[in-house]
Amino acid sequence: MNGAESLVKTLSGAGVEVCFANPGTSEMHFVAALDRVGGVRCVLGLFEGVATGAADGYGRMADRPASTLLHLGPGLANGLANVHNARRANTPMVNIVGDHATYHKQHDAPLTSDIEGVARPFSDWVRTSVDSRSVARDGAAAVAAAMTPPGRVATLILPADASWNEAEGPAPLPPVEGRAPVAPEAISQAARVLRSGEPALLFMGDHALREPSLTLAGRIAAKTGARLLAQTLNARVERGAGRVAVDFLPYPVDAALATIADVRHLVLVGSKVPVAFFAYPDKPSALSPPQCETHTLATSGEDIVGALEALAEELGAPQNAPVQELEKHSSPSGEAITLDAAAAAVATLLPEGAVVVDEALTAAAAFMSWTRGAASHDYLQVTGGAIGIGLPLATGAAVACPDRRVICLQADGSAMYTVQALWTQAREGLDVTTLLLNNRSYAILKQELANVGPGDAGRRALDMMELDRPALDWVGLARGMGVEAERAKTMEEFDRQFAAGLRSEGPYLIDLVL
Ligand SMILES: Cc1ncc(C[n+]2csc(CCOP(=O)(O)OP(=O)(O)O)c2C)c(N)n1
Repeated sequence: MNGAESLVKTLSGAGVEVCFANPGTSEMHFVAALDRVGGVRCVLGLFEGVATGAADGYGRMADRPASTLLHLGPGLANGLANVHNARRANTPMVNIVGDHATYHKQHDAPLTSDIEGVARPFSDWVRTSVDSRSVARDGAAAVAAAMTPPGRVATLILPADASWNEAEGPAPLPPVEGRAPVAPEAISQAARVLRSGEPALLFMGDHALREPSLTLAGRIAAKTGARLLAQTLNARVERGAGRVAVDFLPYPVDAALATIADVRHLVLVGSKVPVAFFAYPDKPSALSPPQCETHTLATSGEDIVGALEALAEELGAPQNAPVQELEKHSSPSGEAITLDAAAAAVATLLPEGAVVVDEALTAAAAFMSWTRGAASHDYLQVTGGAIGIGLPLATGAAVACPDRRVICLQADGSAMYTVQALWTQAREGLDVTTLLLNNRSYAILKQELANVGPGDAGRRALDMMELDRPALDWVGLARGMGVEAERAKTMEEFDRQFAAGLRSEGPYLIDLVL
């Protein structure tokens, strides 16, 4: 057995079932090992940002890591924006990055770079295997690091000779620490402020937005009158009919400030203190109001459910919390396409258990609002603000959840970053319905131009935000990659196409011209 084979066996033994890959020469032994050893499904992405974004989608839905396979420093660099999003999502993820053979490095061949230096700012754990006999142990350590709560990015660099030289065999997964219980004082402090009668907010992130936590939070809110609010961008929110509803902190600074202006006690549950996405002249960076005290009930890596259970008990919260009712809207007839009409149609047709990926940007608010009362679903957002993740994220989520329908709410500009993910969806026959929100512009940047306020923008500045010269042919792009696609010109057409997309086997794209 060579080093690469020992690594694949180790990954598979540790529960890593999928590798999202874009390999090169230095990874040929790993690719051969995937074939020879078995146990790890290999999914090809035609750009590294597809592989890393898909690994993020997979990890968010499976709650265990996928691996990626990337080609030296440049391959890793191509994938880093979505590694960044994964890290901000606390997604468990193992990146395997091939490198030159150890003895070849001194020659400074063209693909040589400081891979550890490239990996480190975007990884929680980085290691280079020194030889073939350490590869299995390093691989097991990488998986353990990735699975350490709340979920981490581990990057293992694999020199080619560590892959092809003789190894001893696979290594077992070392013990992985569980979520640490929160200190009893954190619970009693939260109970004290929630009993005080002063305006309190449970600010929720990470696993606090999964159903068990939301139910507990809903019970606590029913007892104390505390409000529930989710962070602006979250890895995965379990929402819709039958679940405790939670609003999101708005993205625009003024709206965010207004949302929490009255809060006296901010109780963090798997979240961080809210801050503005960017600095703007004359606006604050920190969003908590001046009179507000912050209390940490549980950090993202701690036992959030356990903390909420203890808090609910201490407060004597009722056994049931009010949940969201199912809302249906009448089918559109004859109207022109509007965002609200499209979002209402999506909400009405959304199948139970759908996974909704939201890279809708300026269209997101409408979809979030209309899908609040849709059938229960999971909602995945762009956690790190690096666009170009929607199509890959949907791809990885569909690989993780073959029995669930994935709906990708995809803004056009962001879609172009990693459009190749459509090809992977077609190749793997993934049930992803993409709603391509075609406004032919970087619309949010026009808003930001006004917000940041450099004065009146001229034609050349605005031209940096227009995507209509030439217009992108989305139906052509999708079909060219093997994905069935239609353009919706009326709401009736859209309704029919979306229903067809949900029924189709394999991916389907609707070009929704806004
Ligand atoms: C990796 C990365 N590059 C650039 C940006 C800056 N950026 C933010 S939004 C945006 C344009 C988004 O346009 P589109 O996806 O069409 O959505 P719309 O604003 O039109 O709704 C850009 C370029 C970013 N957030 N991330």
